[in-house]
Amino acid sequence: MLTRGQYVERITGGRQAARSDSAEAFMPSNIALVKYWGKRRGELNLPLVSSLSYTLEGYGTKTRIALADRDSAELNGKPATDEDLKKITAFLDLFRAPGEHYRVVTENNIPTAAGVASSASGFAALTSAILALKGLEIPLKGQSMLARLGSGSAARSFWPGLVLWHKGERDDGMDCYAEPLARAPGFCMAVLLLDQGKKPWSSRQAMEISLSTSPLAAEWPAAQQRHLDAALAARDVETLGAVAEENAVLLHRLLAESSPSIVFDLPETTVWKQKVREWRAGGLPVWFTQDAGPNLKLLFPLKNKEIMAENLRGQGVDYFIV
Ligand code: 2P0
Repeated sequence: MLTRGQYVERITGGRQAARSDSAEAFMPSNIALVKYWGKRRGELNLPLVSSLSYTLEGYGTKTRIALADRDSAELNGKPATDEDLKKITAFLDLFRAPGEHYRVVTENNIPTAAGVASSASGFAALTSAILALKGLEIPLKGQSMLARLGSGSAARSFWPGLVLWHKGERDDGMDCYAEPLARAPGFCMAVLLLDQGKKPWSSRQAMEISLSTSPLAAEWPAAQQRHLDAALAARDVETLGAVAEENAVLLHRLLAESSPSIVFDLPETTVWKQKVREWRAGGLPVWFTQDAGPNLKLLFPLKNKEIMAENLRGQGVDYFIV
């Protein structure tokens, strides 16, 4: 078993002093089609299940890191909350040479903490930026393994398209890595911004509560693996979309049945799920997925991009399509 410090040392070769005064990186966010939910070992953020995501190219976080007299962080133009600063400094501690302090300035071009995966792009960008500051050239696979320590889903943000994150079996986390998949059926994703407020539960809290109290927790890992196998075998967007929706529905049932019950849906979320089902019943191929928040992401064939954009414009909802 490795500590976090030993794990980072294995990948980076040890703590290095900064090679420049500042560095900057942009990394996109990603949306899971088959979800990461649950940890098999918290210390190294090793997941209970493997997961499959789609990268939101161009939508994510830009982070600048500079040497400073003390640690500080600014998120979207405002000083970070104590909670966010703690997470950021705990992550940077893993790379810190003696006497170093950092100023971190980060900007999201997607809503923060609203289930549009800003922690994925945030920790991916912070990882790239600190490695650049240190002059460390680490292959993407290693960068992704490091980013995972900040937030699990960050491990999947290092490549475009579909990305598979293997849960691995080992306690030292060395077989827990993400990799890009060469082939993807032609689809688009519309991210609907139904609510941009802060969500009532963090993913981390909701994961712990649901997997320790929900009656569905026992069947989650096997059902999730079946979804993953089906998604990986999918040759068309119809199959992939249906599996992604089924996986999200199961995740939200798992949450709803936990104690206390965890419900991320707002009234608009319920309305939109129904709308998607009605569109589908009317012959329009479209499926939804939902993360730990009220916003929905819609999957549909690439060839229907214009039709879907038109449909969404007619509904007066804020959205972007990737
Ligand atoms: C995912 N989510 O696969 C799942 C589905 C939300 C719902 O990964 O505790 O912020 O930092 O590893 O990555 C959100 O959880 O959790 C997430 P930690 P993270 O995208």
